[in-house]
Amino acid sequence: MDIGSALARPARFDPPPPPPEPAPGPRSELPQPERPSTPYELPPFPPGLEPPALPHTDDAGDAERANFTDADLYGPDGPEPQDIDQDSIGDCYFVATLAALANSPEGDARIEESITYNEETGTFTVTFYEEGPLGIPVPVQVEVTQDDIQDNLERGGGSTVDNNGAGPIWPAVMEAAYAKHAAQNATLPERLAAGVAGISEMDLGYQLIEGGKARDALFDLTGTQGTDIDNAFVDRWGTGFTMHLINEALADGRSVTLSTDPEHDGASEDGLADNHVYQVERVYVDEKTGEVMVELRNPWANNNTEGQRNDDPIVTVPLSQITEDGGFEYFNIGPKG
Ligand SMILES: [Ca+2]
Ligand SMILES: [Ca+2]
Ligand SMILES: [Ca+2]
Repeated sequence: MDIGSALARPARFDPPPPPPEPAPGPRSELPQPERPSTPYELPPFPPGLEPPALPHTDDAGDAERANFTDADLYGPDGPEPQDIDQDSIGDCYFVATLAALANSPEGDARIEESITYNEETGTFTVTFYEEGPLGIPVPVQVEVTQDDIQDNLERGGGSTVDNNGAGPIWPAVMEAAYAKHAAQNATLPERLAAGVAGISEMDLGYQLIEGGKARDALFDLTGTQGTDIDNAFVDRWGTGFTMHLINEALADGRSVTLSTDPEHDGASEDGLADNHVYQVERVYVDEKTGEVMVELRNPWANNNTEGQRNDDPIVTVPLSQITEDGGFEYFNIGPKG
């Protein structure tokens, strides 16, 4: 849905008659707007009669905003990594994992299965996983209202809709559900602190999802923490074998993210944001240098950050540099299918 069209206020009265043709003259040569705006004039009331109540002004905001349905969830190709544009919410570990899932047909199917739209209520139901007894994942469902989606857009959430005024809404639905779920699971001290601070339930939820681990987001989304490939692994088995594993995982339709750390003291800037999570696009050998390169997508949808300055979401770094200089924390590989 295009927000612009959704903003159109529903017609309450019959449209006013079209304006008269402009009188011929010098102004008639000016380009005329397609739909000239004509002020609406109330019809006169017979004397002694009270005019009817005008639309409730408190509802004006509601009437002007978009109402999202399942038709707005995805673009023509289903969930895509480029549907992610993280702005004001510090949950890179979550939105980068969403992007990593959206990077394969198998991951697309997971996302699509985890969101259902309820036509009667206009709400979306999102399924996450919680750790049950013996670590067994238990599905839980979170209801996302139109208010929750609007709130996510106003906060500058992880979809592109708050950036472009349009686009697939699924990342906003998932992120709003994630915040709501976090608020529902808040501990008593967290809840008390929120109460003392006088913040809302959703404020609390968004506060709680700031900062986290990619493997935990993967669990919440799929019921498994997946497999980590950390620095010790790359040290022991080498960049070539690591590349082989990552490429196998991507070919299997598994999600792959890369989490970063700050570089060691004295190491040069590696071009990646510290303590951030990226979606892994591919790992390949640079034919000129023979280096194993990691091509990453930044959930910020740009790389205007440390070391690099570009508006492109893609950034490429040598695997040996980030593992030797400390900037690499781990790859996280998701489940198959
Ligand atoms: Ca996809
Ligand atoms: Ca955004
Ligand atoms: Ca860095």
